[in-house]
Formats: sequence, structure tokens, C-alpha cells
Amino acid sequence: MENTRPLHRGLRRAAGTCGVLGLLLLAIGLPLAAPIAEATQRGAALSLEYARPAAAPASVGYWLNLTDAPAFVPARLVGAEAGALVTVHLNNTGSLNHSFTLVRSANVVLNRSWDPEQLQHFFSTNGSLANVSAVPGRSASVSFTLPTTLGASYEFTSLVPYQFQAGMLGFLNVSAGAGTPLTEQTTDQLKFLPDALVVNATSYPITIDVQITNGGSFAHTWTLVAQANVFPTPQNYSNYFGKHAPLANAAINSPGQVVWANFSIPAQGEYEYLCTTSGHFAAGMNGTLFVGVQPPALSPPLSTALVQVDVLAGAGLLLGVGVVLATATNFMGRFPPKTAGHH
Ligand SMILES: [Cu+2]
Repeated sequence: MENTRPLHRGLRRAAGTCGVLGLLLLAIGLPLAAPIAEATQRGAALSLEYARPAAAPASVGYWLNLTDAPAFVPARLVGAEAGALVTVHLNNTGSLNHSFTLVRSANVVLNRSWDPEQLQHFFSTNGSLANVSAVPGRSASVSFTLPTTLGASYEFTSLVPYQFQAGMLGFLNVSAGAGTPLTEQTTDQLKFLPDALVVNATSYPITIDVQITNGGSFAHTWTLVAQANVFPTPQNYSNYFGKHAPLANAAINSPGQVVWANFSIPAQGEYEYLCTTSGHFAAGMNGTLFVGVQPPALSPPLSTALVQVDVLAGAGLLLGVGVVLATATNFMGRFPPKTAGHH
């Protein structure tokens, strides 16, 4: 099983230990049978929940200060779902005029070398999702409905000459999928949290954004393999990326830094992501993005399943964990082992 991904390897190891413990406890007596069944059922229900399609999007409000830096504070607006009604409340805290002008098309990045006329020309030609001005010391607000593009990112800026050129810009990032945005965190234990992401999709290509936060102090990358169902190894990944450029390659260099990886997925499948900082992938810093496919049963919601099992009391708790892990392992044991890309 040289090529088995660390996700499964670690789970299998944990399941071995907990499974034995579970069986020992099972031998103690029948009164524990009910918690076992409950834990297993809950595990199964949670994995279904995980893959449930998006409900009707909620409306979202954002509050921004417009400053004379010039800047939008905050400059990152997150958490809105595709199709949501968005209201942006603006407060001009400076002594200059500012505008909040939002690009109409998803995932278009304005050219930073444009002069004010070129920027104005872009919006005159392509339109805007929102465009409102706020005079010094006053508030303004604007509402608009987001397109239904999953995982889209929309840039906004101020059209007052030379404010864009001075860095007055930001991004509104739309959640991909039900409810919560796709987020990742890096840790100094050389892990991605979570190490599995799921996006429901039925048509392709699909644009996806992942927000990645540096939760430690080491420099990392979030680098996504461009081919579905190809899993480079710590031994061959540099060579592999030399032949197949990554779909996304975001650097998260400093503590607390937040970056977005914006990319387009061409087809359904499993896409591996990994950290290219030397030694990190070998230490287990990788994960899988599941697009339009079910993740292996119970593995991505494992942490959720464990939280849920916490409600069970006493010995039933240990037993429940053992059973859920053992179930996951048995299921994954039937999966064909993943092999590295050979090209
Ligand atoms: Cu790393």
C-alpha cells in the first residue's frame, strides 16, 4: 500500500487501535449494543448531510469603511452563497470621495497597470454588479443579487481616479456549495485542515474558490493537481508538476495570512492538493478535493462524526468511536488503491 494516501493510512491505523478497543468493550455486555447502532447510524446520516445540495441562499449584509489610505476595510467579503441577495453598507470615514464598484463577471481580475481611463472604459464596456458613491463623512448602501456561479470571486474598486492604482480594491468571494465557504487552514504540524473538500457539481467547468489561512508560522503552498484522479507522491511531485502545471498554486507565507485560490475544475473527479514546501508533503501535508463525486464513506466527515459521538456517555463513547472508525476502514478497504500519475 505504498501509494495509499496519508488520509487513509492514518485512519486505518487509528481504526486498528480503536477497533480492537471497541471489540473488547463489545465483549463486556449487551447493554452497549444500542450506542453502537446509534453511532453507526449517525455516521451514515452525517455523510449524507455532508453531500446535501445547497438550500435557498440567504441574504447577506456587509459593512465597509472607505478610507483615504485609500482602502476598503475590510477588503475581503466572504460567506455569501451563489444567488444570494447582498447588501453592502458603506461608510466614508475620509475626506475624499470614494465609490464601491463591483465587477459584473466572476473571476475577472482588474489589470493593475490600467490608468483611470482604461479602468473607466472597462466598466463602461462590461457593466458592474454594483456601483455607488459615498461622499466624505456619509454612508451609502447598495443591494444586488449575486449570479449563481459557484465559488465565484468578484473584484471591487473605487472609480475615483488613481484610487484603484493606489490599491483601493477588494474581493467578494462566493461560497462554493451548501452554506459554508470552502476553507483550509495550514498548521505547523504540517497538515491541511480539513484534508478533504467536497463540491457538489453537475456541469463543468466549474469555478471554485478556496480560502486558505496560515494557522501557524511556517510558509506553505496550497497546490492543486490539474488532472482528476492522479495522485503524485512526495517522490515524484516536482517532476509531475514540471509536466502538468498545477490548477492552483497559492502561497501562504506568513502567520495569519489569508489567500484565495481561484480556479476552474474541468471535470468531475478527485483532485489532490499538497504543500510544495520541501518536506511538507512527505510529512503528510496533502488532501483531496472531491468534485461531483462522493468522498469515500465517512472519511471526510470523520471529525464531525467524532463530535457527534461525544454525546454518547461513558464506555459507549469509546466503543462508538471504534465502530465508526472500523466501519470507515472496512469501506475504504474495498476502494482500489490510488496510484501515482505515471506519464
Ligand atoms: Cu507546508
